[in-house]
Amino acid sequence: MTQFVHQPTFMTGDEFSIDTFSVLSPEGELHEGADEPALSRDHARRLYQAMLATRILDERMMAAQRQGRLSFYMQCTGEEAAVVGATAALDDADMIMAQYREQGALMYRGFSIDEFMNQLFGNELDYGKGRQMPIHYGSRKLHYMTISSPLATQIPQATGYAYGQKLAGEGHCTLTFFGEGAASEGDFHAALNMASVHQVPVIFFCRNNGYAISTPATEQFAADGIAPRAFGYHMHVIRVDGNDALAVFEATRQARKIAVEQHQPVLIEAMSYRLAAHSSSDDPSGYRAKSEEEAWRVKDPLLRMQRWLVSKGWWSDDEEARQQESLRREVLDTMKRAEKRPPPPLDSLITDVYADVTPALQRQLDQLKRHIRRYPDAYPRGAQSLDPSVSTAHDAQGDA
Ligand SMILES: Cc1ncc(C[n+]2csc(CCOP(=O)(O)OP(=O)(O)O)c2C)c(N)n1
Repeated sequence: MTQFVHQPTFMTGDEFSIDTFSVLSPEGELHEGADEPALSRDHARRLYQAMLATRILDERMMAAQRQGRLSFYMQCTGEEAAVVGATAALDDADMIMAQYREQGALMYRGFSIDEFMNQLFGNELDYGKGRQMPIHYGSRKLHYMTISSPLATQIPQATGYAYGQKLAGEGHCTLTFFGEGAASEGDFHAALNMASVHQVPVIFFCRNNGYAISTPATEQFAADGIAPRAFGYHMHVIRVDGNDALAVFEATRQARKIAVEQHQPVLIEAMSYRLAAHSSSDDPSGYRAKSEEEAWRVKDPLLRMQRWLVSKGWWSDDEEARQQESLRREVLDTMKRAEKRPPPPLDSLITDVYADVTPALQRQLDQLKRHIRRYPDAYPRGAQSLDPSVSTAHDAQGDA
């Protein structure tokens, strides 16, 4: 309720400061005054193992990209605690709508290394039928919506999906991941406003990793990060140390309760750092100092969680070494299999849009087949799957 005052007073938001919730120190010790989250041994190990597997998958696939085996890759490196910690606090049947750097969420839910590889190589087993660039994963079974490249589109979609979950009344919510750069899109604001007005069980999880490609957060917004924006929508908000898996887990666990039990949206801002390049096409040495990266490397989220687990007697150096070794081998072996598999059948280029393929699309496909038949050396193995019944008579008419 507003009060009337009789002198003009302007406010900037500096009147409020938003604290950062943190449980573990970089040494993996509980901060004084912090409670240990209710996380069983098995749950904590599942969380850490997904973080570790994500780190190793990323290292290997980036190397594969550099060897020319893969066209493109994006790493989650440095943000594993934020992504996996949040996912571990959800019910496995809650929906996740991610941006593109959240492979750790899929890893936690049990997406197999085979499934990762089939998408990365766009082979015949890729659920997306080779129609997308690498890293655009999706899994209906694991309640993980397929990634879209246009930034922030997943945020209002998450509001809509969560509204449906509220109507269905089955006690589920949607968590949507996005970067602080994506939060500059209008879609972010539309999504938060709709969620707040319609009281929707959605968790908006912002990974504030300091950069949107080469644009530092300081050039992206003037306010104190993303968290204060929640006030404009009268929304619950918490800022959390994104390199602290336990803090992220606990913040998201409580956010989920608010979302599911009170049908209220929540904004979480996880403060972290993108330790790797934006993507395999980027070179961060052009826009940030090595010393800055080094300062964050000391706060590595994997080391922190690993130290805590070891201190509880739930993990050991020996186990760490064995897991790393076996994961590396699994990634390499699986990659060799996936890259040898043929691409999806050529005909799948024109399916899944219309119930019945239109004559125009069919003609285009026939032309394409004739063209490939004429220049087989210019195309990958797909040429072998051509339908022999398609005539090459039109080649002479120049429609190739
Ligand atoms: C609508 C739209 N604009 C621009 C881009 C190009 N783009 C891809 S990633 C990116 C930076 C996003 O940064 P942020 O949201 O902070 O996520 P991060 O990559 O740091 O995880 C940009 C500008 C895009 N994909 N879509």
